[in-house]
Amino acid sequence: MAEQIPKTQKAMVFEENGGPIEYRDIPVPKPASDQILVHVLYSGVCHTDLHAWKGDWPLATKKPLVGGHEGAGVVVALGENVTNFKVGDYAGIKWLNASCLGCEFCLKGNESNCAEAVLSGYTHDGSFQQYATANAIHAAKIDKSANLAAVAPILCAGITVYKALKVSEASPGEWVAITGAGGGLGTLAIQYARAMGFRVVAIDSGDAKEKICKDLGAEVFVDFKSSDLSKQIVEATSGGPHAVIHVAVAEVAITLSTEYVRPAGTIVLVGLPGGAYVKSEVFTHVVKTINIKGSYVGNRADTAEALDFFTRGLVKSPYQIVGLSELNDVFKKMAAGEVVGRYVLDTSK
Ligand code: 8ID
Ligand code: ZN
Repeated sequence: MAEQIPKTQKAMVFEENGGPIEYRDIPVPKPASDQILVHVLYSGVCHTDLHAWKGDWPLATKKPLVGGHEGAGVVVALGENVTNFKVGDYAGIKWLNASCLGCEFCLKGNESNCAEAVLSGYTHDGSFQQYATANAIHAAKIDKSANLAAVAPILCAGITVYKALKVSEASPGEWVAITGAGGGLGTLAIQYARAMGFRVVAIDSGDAKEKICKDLGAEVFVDFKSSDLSKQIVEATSGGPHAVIHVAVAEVAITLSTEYVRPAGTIVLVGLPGGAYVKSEVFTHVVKTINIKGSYVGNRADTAEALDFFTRGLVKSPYQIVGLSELNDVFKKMAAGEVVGRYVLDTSK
């Protein structure tokens, strides 16, 4: 039996960047011909949602906006041209809601670079609501065995760190350093790294984050508030990590990694601190022959692969559930660097 779709629903909405985020009743959207309508049961809260609300980046958000881009739920309606989903399937609302599929970037699998890219929770109302629309070709297919609360963080955090580890070109047995390792992306990055055969140095701060990083498989934890950070990392890895994945929301962490990365190593930029720049001293950069590259979510193949690691039990989301209406409290904790793992919102509360 297909479920009844109500006319209105609960959502967290803001009108202005940095303004109040209100728990409101809003209309349930209708899917366009190429979209599915997903009853979002759970949504992860990504630091990107906090950046979007604050207006940290040089790209304007839609306003008013329903944020959120880690939505896991059930397909309840299909646009007339949709053939790849049926009502009752599990589906994921992810950051890349849609792209043109015909440009040079889409054709080569760089869909996130499409000039027409539509972004959930940024330029398109996202998953901080009970019913959300997504382009059917881009929406994630979630296995029916999945716990929807647990799979939600994979839809942005998981896909993103899996892709970043791929582009780091680290080889099995090599060291990968992860900054921001105790947060949402970081805790998944440790697990994907282990599953891909890498050795992990986790960089973050405090006892709670040290514990979770080690429990998830990091061999070494370095507190970013301690002194001689570079020296500690170089010693622990006998010459520096072969790759560094930056998910910390901190410019200083990026600059520092140009010191400790191993010669011929790769630094992957993922975290997006507002107004930040990469500073790398040119002589050292050349003589150490280091690579610095950006990595931006993942394409449809990365999505399917990242979800497959989850379905096979190789990565688990360290999450805690609160109600959708409690988003403001989650943002406060996140801004203070107090979130260990990921918060997931139950959209029924
Ligand atoms: O596609 C992308 N590139 C993409 C996708 C998804 C998210 C990028 N992001 C970006 C987000 O917009 C955000 O800027 O990745 C960043 C991290 O997102 P998150 O994991 O959702 O944030 P979090 O849970 O708040 O974790 C951040 C961690 O960084 C640590 C904090 O303690 C926290 O655990 N951290 C900070 I702030 N400064 C640090 C430092 N100097 C640090 N860790 C190490 N060194
Ligand atoms: Zn995200």
